[in-house]
Amino acid sequence: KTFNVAIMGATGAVGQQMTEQLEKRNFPIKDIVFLSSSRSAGKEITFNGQTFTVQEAKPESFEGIDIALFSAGGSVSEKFAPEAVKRGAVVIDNTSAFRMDKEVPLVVPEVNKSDLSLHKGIIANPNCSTIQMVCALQPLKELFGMTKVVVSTYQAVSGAGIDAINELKEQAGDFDNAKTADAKMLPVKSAERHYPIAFNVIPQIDQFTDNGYTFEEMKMINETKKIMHDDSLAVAATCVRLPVVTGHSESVYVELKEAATVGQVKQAIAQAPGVELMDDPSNQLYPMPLMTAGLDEVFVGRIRQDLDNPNGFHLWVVSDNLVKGAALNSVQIAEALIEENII
Ligand code: 11C
Repeated sequence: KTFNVAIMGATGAVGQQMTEQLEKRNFPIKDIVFLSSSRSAGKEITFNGQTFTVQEAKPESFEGIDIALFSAGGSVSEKFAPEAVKRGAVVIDNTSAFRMDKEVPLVVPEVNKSDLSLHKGIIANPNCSTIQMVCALQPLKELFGMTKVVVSTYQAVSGAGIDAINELKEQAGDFDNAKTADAKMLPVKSAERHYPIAFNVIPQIDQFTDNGYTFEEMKMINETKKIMHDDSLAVAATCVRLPVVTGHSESVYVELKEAATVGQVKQAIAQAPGVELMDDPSNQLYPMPLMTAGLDEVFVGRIRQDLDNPNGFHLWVVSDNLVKGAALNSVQIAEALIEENII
């Protein structure tokens, strides 16, 4: 069986990666349509050797579509996802618009694939920094139980889109004027103040919420509990932007319910689906974003037992935020819908 697919936000950093993933994974496509705002309409995209013109999205664009992959910002999803569903499509939405909606499954196939059967037309793809973390946490939670997670992130600029990547590239050539470099994109395009990212570290991703945490931090906290079906899991996050083009890194501290050894934790990580253990300090082997860019897996290294709490472990988790963190996870959701016959 083959399917009619639409990509909404086709010209963005994630949209481009969605196209690549569908091609690379030989997704069963009958027909495909590339959609965007009026600003990007008219651009050309090559898919499976054929050239397609990007069309401006209209509600009617979703007529006859089976699967619509959305990644064009929350307000676009709010406007168009219901229109697509009304016309019979299943929407896999990579924005935060519906993630915490009780009616909408929030899915990482390696963790909670069974939630897909509850969908009512929209399935949400989690935030990139959440996806890679829950992939690493799930095998430990399954085997040993888990009470607490404390994460600090080291996030790449590609999470903020193509314009942020271009801004880093422009700033990076001029160390002498790093402090006064022209900055318009980060930490948040719509914010009052902007700071250079080249030669810098910015402890703000997205806007601040009323409790002092940023929206990115609250996404990691709330989405982790929802995906792992555990409101009692204590989660704290500090999200930080670095001058890395692609690949988010995370320092994750977990407290397990049951005692475990480093060897058992390593074995659990090594056997987990979609996760690769990369942990050999004697050979200086640990994951880094430059090495893992473009790859599908979530890489885990630097696994250590806490020196004060025997049930506490420290992990270093790295993954390509545009691949597993966004496009690949969305395409895997679509594949799972087909496999489980729920489309
Ligand atoms: C970043 N994690 O790195 C963000 C991008 O809710 O899907 C993804 C935002 C989201 O800036």
